[in-house]
Amino acid sequence: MTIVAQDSQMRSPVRRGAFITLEGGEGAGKSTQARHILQRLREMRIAAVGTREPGGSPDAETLRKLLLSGDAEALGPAAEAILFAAARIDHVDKKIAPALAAGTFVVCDRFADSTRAYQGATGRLDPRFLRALDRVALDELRPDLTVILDLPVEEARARSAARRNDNLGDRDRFEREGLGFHQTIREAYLSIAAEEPGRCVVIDARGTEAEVSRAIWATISRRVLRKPAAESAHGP
Ligand code: T5A
Repeated sequence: MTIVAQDSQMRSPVRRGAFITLEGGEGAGKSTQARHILQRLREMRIAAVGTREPGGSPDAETLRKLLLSGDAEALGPAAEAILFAAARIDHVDKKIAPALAAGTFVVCDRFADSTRAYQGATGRLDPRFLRALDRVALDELRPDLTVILDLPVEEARARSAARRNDNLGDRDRFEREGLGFHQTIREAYLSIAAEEPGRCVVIDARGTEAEVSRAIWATISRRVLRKPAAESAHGP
C-alpha cells in the first residue's frame, strides 16, 4: 500500500487533454475508428496522439511481442494480466500521462478494460485482483470516454479473416481462441458498459465504416468536446 501511495505522488500530473479509449473484440473496427477520430480532431486543430495496447511505448512493445506470441499463455491468466499491466505502467508513464499533461488528446486502441474482459472474464479472475492491478498501473488515470464497439463474434471473425486473406497461420494467441471465448469477451464488455455508463458508451459496430464513425463522433462531441471546462480539466 505504501508503494501505491508513493506512486500516486509521482504519477498524478495536472491533466488537461482528454483520454479516449476504444474497446471491443477482435475485428470490431477499433484501429479503423481510432484513425477516423484522430483525423477529425486534427481537422479541428486539436492536438491529438494515437496509441495502442498492449504496446504504445518501446518497452511495452517488447512485452506485446511476448504476450501475442502465446509464449506467456502457459503462465495462466493471472500472470498474463500482470504482464499486460506491466506494459501499461510503462505506456502510461512514458506516453499517455505526459501527453495529457501537455494538453494533448490521447486516443488509445485498447486499454485496461481489455484486461478486465480478456484475462478477467475468460480467466475468471477475482475482481479485487484486477482492481489492485489497476490501482498500481493507472494510479488515478481513467479514460474520459471509452467507446465499446459491439459486433457479433461471427461477423468480427469474418472481418478479421477477410483482412488476413484467410491465412489462419497469421492469427495471434487470442485470435486462435474459439467462438465461446470471444462470446465471453463480448458479454464482459457489455457488463463493463452497464457498470460504468458515465465513462462507457456501446456503439453498434455492424454499420459501415462511415456510419460507425458518425456515431462515435456524435458521442465524442456530446460527451467530451461540449463538456464544461470545469469538468474536462482534471486537477491532481
Ligand atoms: N489483450 C490486449 C488482452 O488480452 N489483454 C489486454 O489487456 C490487452 C490490452 C491485441 C490482443 O491482445 C489482447 C486482445 C487482443 O487479442 P491487437 O491486434 O492489437 O491484439 O488487437 P485486435 O483487437 O485483435 O485488432 P484487430 O485489428 O483485429 O481489430 P480492430 O482494430 O477492432 O479492427 P480493425 O479496425 O483492424 O478492422 C478489422 C477489419 O475490418 C474492416 C477493416 O478494414 C479491417 O480489414 N472494417 C470493417 N469492415 C466492414 N465494416 C466496418 N464498419 C469495418 N470497420 C473495419
